[in-house]
Amino acid sequence: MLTPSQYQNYQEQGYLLLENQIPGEMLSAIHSELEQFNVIAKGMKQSDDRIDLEESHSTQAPRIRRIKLPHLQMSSCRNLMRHDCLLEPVRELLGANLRLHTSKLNMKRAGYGAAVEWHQDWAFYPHTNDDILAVGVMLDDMTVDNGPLLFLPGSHRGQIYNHHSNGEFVGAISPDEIDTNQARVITAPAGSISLHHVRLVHGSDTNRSRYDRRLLLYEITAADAFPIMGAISKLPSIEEYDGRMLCGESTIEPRMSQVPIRIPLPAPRDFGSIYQLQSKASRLAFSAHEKLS
Ligand SMILES: O=C(O)CCC(=O)C(=O)O
Repeated sequence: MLTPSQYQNYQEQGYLLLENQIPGEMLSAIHSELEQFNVIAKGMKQSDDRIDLEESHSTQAPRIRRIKLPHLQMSSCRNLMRHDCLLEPVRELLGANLRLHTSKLNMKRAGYGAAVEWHQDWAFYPHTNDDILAVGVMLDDMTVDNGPLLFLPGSHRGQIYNHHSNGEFVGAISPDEIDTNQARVITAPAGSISLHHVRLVHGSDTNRSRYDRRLLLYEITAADAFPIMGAISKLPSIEEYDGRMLCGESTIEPRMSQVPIRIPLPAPRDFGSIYQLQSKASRLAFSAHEKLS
């Protein structure tokens, strides 16, 4: 159960941090299942639909930036996304009927793990209402040094920023547009979760520390939030859509609310991952990804 002040904090600040929320055995199961990906990455020359590789990756020095859709690739992530330790706080914030929008596991390895430029998730996937949030599961301790999440409190109540550069959607806000000095640095031990509103401005710097910072993200919508068609979100069939229900009842009656929207089009043709997309932005907040010399 969230306390009234936690609930109010989420409404006002647009995020919440719940420490030590994930049972130790569930965290260990994810850690063990992750090991196979290092072996897979050794045989990869370029990113594919399972794994996004760092720019500095090579088969001699495999470097994974992101595991794509971990709930489809790892039973441990599938189990966690339906567990009460994860869903209960989301139900309190978004209601009883929940659908998975997507999942990802950002590896952010010690020494080089890539930055994520400032953005609002809503800019990527506008819906008919904004009862949508991301749950971040900390797989390692998240500290001030290892590229922690940075949240701009209260920004979920404001405008939808321009995420375009040179006439294309690049999924990044120019740092000139926002006051990054107001950002809160999110730190917590492994097994903690953050919940952030879909319109909250956030980002994170490169991991230059000696410690990994792996973060599993589940993006979850109220079941009656439907993607605005024509944007990046797909609704391939009602069967696939309903297959992503996490709890409660589905519906075919979208709830419409008065929300600001920008359509993320035109999208660059080679939209591979957020990292590739954001590298096309004309102004970056965080320094370029480290490259092997
Ligand atoms: O991994 C991070 O620090 C940020 C993740 C994020 O915002 C994203 O992948 O959309």
